[in-house]
Amino acid sequence: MNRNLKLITLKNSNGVEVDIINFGCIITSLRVPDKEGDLVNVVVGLSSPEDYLKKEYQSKAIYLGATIGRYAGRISSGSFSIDENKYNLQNENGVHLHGGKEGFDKKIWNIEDYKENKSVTFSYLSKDGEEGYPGNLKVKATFELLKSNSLKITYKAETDKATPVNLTTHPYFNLNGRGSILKHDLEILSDAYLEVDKHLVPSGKKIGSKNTRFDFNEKSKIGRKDFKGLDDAFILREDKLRVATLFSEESGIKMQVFTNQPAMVVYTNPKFPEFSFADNAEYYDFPSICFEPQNYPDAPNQSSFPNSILKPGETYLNEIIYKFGVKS
Ligand code: FUC
Repeated sequence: MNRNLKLITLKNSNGVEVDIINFGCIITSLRVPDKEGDLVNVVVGLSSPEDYLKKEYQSKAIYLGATIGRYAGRISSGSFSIDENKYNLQNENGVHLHGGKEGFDKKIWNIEDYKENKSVTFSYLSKDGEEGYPGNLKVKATFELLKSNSLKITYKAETDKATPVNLTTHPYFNLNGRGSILKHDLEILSDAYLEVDKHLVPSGKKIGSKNTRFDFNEKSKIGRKDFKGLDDAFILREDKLRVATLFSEESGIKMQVFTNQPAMVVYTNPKFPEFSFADNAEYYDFPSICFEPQNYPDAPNQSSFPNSILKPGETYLNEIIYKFGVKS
């Protein structure tokens, strides 16, 4: 194994096991018991940790299981301003995506703290000017495996100059460990989503989702009639911590998503490139679904969106829980 690359495994007494590497804080596998008690890997991963360092994988920009930053999602016009200062970011056709050319998903993080089988904290110092962002940003990402079969992810950050920050995680879930998610049941507690333009940049408008193809307030099959694929920011209700539930009848595995964030990007990739996946898993059309709790995309340029600027003396905090159980 590449000498800088480290793999951390956390395990609990119910047999749940999660593997995370220090490259991009990528969750490479997450094994949870199904209704028969057999372990199923519910996140899509490559067959070995080194595969994430290869060009074949990185050129596809799919951010498999990775931590995204300094700003997850899209920033319009390839720039933003704080006070009178304009900052230019790496961009393609005016759109800055997922922190730039070499975002947090492609950095080797330090292992700051490790509690055997229970938790690991990674840290990364993003220097002033990295990818165009102002300020030295100290970031910590903690992954904790709880007795309740929950994976809790906590992102914290501090800066020495005002800067936009939006961190999240990008696991691709499939509760059968193979195939497609079209027959999974989905519930998202959200009344509105963000309208986007053809570059997937928000227009600034929030659209009510009642009775539209974005309405998953009542649990339904992902592949229901009006499904066209999702790559959208759902606005979360302020009074709710539990924001989504995913369930597969086939494995009996249920996952609940909790967060303190104002929005969640839900992304169903239509296909995967031809990679070699962990356990030789085979995936079909609509192989997986990502739940990425975060602030609104493009918030640095949209004054009606929640504040995304972290100032010196403040601490950024994003808490995400993926909780697993079975139901027959
Ligand atoms: C999601 C999406 C993007 C992108 C990426 C891999 O966050 O919003 O469109 O394709 O993941």
